[in-house]
Amino acid sequence: MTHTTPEVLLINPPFRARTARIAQASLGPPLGLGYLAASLEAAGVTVAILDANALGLSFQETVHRATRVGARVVGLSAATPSVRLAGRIACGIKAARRSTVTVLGGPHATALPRETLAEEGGFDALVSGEGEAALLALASGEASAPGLYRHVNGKVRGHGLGHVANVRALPWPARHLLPNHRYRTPDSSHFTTIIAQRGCPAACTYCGVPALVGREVRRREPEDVAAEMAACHRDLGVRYVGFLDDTFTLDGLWVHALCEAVRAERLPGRVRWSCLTRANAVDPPMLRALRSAGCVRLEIGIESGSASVLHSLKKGVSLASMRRAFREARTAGLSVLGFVMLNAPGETPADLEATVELVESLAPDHVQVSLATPYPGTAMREECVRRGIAIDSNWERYSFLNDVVIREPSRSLDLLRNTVSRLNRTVYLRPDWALRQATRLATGDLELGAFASAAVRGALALSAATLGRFDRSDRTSRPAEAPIGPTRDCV
Ligand code: B12
Ligand code: SF4
Repeated sequence: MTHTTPEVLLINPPFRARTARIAQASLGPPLGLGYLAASLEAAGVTVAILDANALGLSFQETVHRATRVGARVVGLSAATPSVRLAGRIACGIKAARRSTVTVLGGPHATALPRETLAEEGGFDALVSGEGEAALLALASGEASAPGLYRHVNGKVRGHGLGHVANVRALPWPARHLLPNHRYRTPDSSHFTTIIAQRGCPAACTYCGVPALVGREVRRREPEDVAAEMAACHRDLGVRYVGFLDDTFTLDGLWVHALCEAVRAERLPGRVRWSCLTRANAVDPPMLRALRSAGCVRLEIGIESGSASVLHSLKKGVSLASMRRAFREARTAGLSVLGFVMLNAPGETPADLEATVELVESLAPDHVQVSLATPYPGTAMREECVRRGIAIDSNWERYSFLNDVVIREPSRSLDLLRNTVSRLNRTVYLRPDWALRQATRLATGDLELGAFASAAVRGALALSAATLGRFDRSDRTSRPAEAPIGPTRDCV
């Protein structure tokens, strides 16, 4: 935080109490806010970031700290489950300083700009899409910009979606405004994240990315990405980088060039890293290049072991290519985390069984099991509406980990819970699981603390406390504050 009054304050709301296990295990910087702040600074606008989530602030503390900063414009970021919390914070800030201009951005605002601005009374404005240009326009007093929505004479006015055509021209995220020492992952306590590419050409029905960032992939220069990694290591002591690109390995030539640039910065051995990808977007030479550049883990979407569910999800990946990718990644010396999603529309008990069998045969090092959640802007939501499938309308329950949002009689809560339990056991109770992690420890791929943490995660996954913690009825599974209603009338 700066000491003079900044013109703009950007807030990452304290959503950790409201989302669940994964968000708690790993804590990364709010890169979106970092990018917004960097663009504002480059244009001469003074800015501060309050990462209330990383600082562990309560709702009241967030409002209090934000009000004390006294910025003219306050921007909040929210995904679907945290939009009500963001609205309530905005209301608190407006109640304390009515002249503050409050603006919302992020995935939920992008998907439902008009509805959200009309519903959440704490906001004067909203930005849909990538917000760099629209936020600058708002802070500079301009009347309109693509993606900028406002209240005008009792109506919501605005158009389009913010879009960054040239990501190569963007300054690096303003990490000097962030509490970097707070960020950690089970693999390291010296952690940050980087985005090297924006967009994903795939069209998975459950995913918010195509609507949020678009299907056109925009890549940064490999040398610039490697230089950002080197700067994070040199200036912040970062030893582990999580790449957040939606599908990191789509372009083989780019990946090889990046690995080369990372080696040229002499980062392997000093910085380990991981990335997300699809099973049909890797091959052995690429996997070896990743390994030699310090990549230690791939995170791959498995979703389902049923070919028909994969087809209905428009995943575009076959079971055979998953088997091949997991085998080849292990041969290259990479550990693999697999994402699994249960409770897709139309999924049968036999499909769930096929998923357990597939995960057993893939033997990932880690598994993250989530529940299909029809986020606004996704094809899955349209499908549920079209087919008359019952879905929960309380945004706070859209965490994808704890709450069953899609209700179909073919899948009881007990069946889902048992499947979560079996999947975790399949991965973490394998006789060779501990041995594999011990080998990674011996080869320096895993820090001692991380090994302990991974073991605890495995143990926790087997305990009744986390297995199928999701909700049985209309009662929400979070212990924190009371449910939050829309903030329509707050100001
Ligand atoms: C990293 C990540 C996380 C990290 C967040 C780290 C952090 N501190 O920010 C963690 C693991 C904590 C996380 C949690 C969750 N995530 Co997440 N996450 C992502 C991921 C992979 C990348 C986000 C990112 O950093 N993008 C890069 C930056 C540059 O973009 P950005 O953050 O979107 O910001 C830009 C715009 O959105 C906009 N903007 C954002 N905030 C603001 C604020 C203002 C004021 C303005 C003007 C503009 C603006 O401008 C920014 C710059 O262009 C995205 C996928 C994706 N490609 O977006 C999913 C994604 C955003 N997550 C998603 C989900 C579902 C979740 C969880 C619900 C999952 C869970 N149960 O934990 C929670 C929700 C947390 C919450 N806030 O409520 C969905 C969101 C769908 C939705 N409608 O909400 C996405 C799209 C993934 C998907 N496949 O659908 N996530
Ligand atoms: S799930 Fe992954 S591959 Fe599918 S659209 Fe989303 S980001 Fe792309």
